[in-house]
Amino acid sequence: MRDVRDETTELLEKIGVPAAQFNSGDLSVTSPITGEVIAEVHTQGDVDAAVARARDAFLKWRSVPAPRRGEFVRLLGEELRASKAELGRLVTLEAGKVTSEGLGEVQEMIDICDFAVGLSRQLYGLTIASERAGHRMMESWHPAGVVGIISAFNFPVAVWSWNAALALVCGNAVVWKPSEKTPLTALACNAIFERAAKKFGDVPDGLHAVLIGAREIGEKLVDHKDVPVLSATGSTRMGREVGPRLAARFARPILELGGNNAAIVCPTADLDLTLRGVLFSATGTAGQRCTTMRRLFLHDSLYDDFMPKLIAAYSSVPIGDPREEKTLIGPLIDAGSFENMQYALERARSQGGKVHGGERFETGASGAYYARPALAEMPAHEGIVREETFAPILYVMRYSDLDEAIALQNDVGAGLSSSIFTMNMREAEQFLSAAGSDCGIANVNIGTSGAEIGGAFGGEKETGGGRESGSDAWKAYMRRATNTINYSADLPLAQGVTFEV
Ligand code: UN1
Repeated sequence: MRDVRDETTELLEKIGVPAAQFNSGDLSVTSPITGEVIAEVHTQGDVDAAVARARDAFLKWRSVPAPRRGEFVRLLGEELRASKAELGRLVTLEAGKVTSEGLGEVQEMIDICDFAVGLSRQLYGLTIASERAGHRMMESWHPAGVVGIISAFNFPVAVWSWNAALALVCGNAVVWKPSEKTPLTALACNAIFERAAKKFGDVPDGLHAVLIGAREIGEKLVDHKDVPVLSATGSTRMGREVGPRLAARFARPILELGGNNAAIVCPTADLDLTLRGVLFSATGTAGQRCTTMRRLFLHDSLYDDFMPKLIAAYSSVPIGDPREEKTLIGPLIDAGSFENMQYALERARSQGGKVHGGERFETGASGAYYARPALAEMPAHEGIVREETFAPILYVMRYSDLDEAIALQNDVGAGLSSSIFTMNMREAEQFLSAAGSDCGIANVNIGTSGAEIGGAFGGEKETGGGRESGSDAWKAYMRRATNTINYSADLPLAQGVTFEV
């Protein structure tokens, strides 16, 4: 395998990131593959300056016709297509994702750009019947202003693109604070953005900014009076701080926080398909997706048949260097993540859980943390099972009654994603009904993770309530104006009110 730093340098150069942005600076970037330092970047603390420039850019951009803004996002999508291999590989080097997931993440960016281009010729408002003669009512959608984005290490580029592509076609400017664990992929996105801007010609200066640095930068963005919409992806703990601060200044939050996603496997389930669905969702991305499956409710009638198969599948899933084509599970992001995983497993054991796997997987790189994915057979749905640990741990429990399983699946703080595996139409429909799963995402016969961009992505309760990506998520990046137009010569008042002098 090539030296990680050399390859990182080469990729950044190929993508067009100026060397000065990554070969000197106060923040060292490490690769979770080996734990080695692969670059040094500059932290930039001037949030005010970036927001002021973005605000000026917004004032121009908002008057560019939306389909023309869409043309810019189309060019951005083209540039992403051209750089897919390099950016995907950089995601692998910086975030540790396996090759196909690194590429998949860039594909997700391309997909959202395509979606946003189509949207740029829509952004529909309604016309509404007026109660008054000679009057017309309609609603218009206008850009909101500067959109702040705070993203996490685990989807270092796709989450930016969901927000940025929509925000830009909607006429907004963007200021982005990526995770300080993954600044290189952010610099790469910025270089790709700038290339698209050059091709487009007249993108106003400052329309997009990347601010690298620690928490204070995020806090300034959250508190900035000129940032009316802020999208934040991260832990529920982070959301608990961000949410009230945004509320205090009446800014609109788009919160994408934790998940404690569960699947219920019913007696009629197709068990081969279920096994594959569970394995991908529970162990893929080393358990570091917000949609990762973390709890599994197996019906009594199939528990003893399914569990050994799951244990066997867990022990054969290839772990290791994510650059190797055959690897399915790469490293955890860092030592802290591995420690959290061990702590959770200890708690599971102390609650009477029977743990399979979960130990460190040695690759020879002392600064890297690879773990075998863990299955924890739990006697009860309590304690650690009800918490999110951002690592590959799947808590498995028995159930006998579907109502009870649905109640347990809902009995956690988070409300992001959920699945049912069944061939029984009544069970599937019950799960999807108002009395079923309380999550923002509820699936049948597929796992909890790996959503397409066409649907609205996000969840309820402690997941924060935000929706990003497809469906009508674009509305969060715009402000709605209700317009009443009088084309008569009279001035009738609504509700029959009279006001004559
Ligand atoms: C996340 O983990 O923050 O549905 C996002 C999925 C991906 C997105 C995950 N499309 O698993």
